[in-house]
Amino acid sequence: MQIYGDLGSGNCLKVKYIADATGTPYVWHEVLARSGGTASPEFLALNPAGQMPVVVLDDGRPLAQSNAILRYLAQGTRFIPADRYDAAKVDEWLFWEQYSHEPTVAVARARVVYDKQRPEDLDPALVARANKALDRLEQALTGQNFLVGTSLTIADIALLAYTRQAPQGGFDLSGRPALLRWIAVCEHELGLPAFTAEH
Ligand SMILES: N[C@@H](CCC(=O)N[C@@H](CS)C(=O)NCC(=O)O)C(=O)O
Repeated sequence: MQIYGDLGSGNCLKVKYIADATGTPYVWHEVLARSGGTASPEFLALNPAGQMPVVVLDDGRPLAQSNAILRYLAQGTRFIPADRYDAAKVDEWLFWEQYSHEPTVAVARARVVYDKQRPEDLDPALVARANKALDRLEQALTGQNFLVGTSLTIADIALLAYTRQAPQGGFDLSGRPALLRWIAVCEHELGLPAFTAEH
């Protein structure tokens, strides 16, 4: 499999995490969006939406949308629960991530990391929505190690990527102990080094 992505992007890192966790062999192609990498004719042929990540399967078929790729790669593995309701609860988190978490936490972080805004200059409404999303996670993870059931699923992988990068956007996770514990547990499960805001 070929993966086209940016190792600084949580959406792309999700795909790396599940490919590594499932032992899926891949070649990583680093794409530089800010240098027009997602606007080239070759890239648009893979994903007309002009967004990464994109994977190209061994038979040549492309697949975009990070969470669709997660579902594809995790199918039939322990990262999607066998129980139908639990599997749907995983999907619940994937849809929530794309509508309420990524557009707030990741966007705020992108404005700081890439656009060089100071966290204190970010739109307060954006920051408030991001904090609400992080609080929702803190609430969900209080008293449990994983978002769904008792083992790591693609719900955790989808939410982990941008949550562990949140301090780069100026978000203080220290008042969210369940979130910090969950990040550490997921990092351990996925064999990732502990994340620091400086990464
Ligand atoms: N919903 C999409 C979002 C993908 C997305 O926004 N990708 C960004 C990088 S994180 C991108 O490709 N930006 C370049 C562009 O939009 O031109 C997904 O989950 O894959």
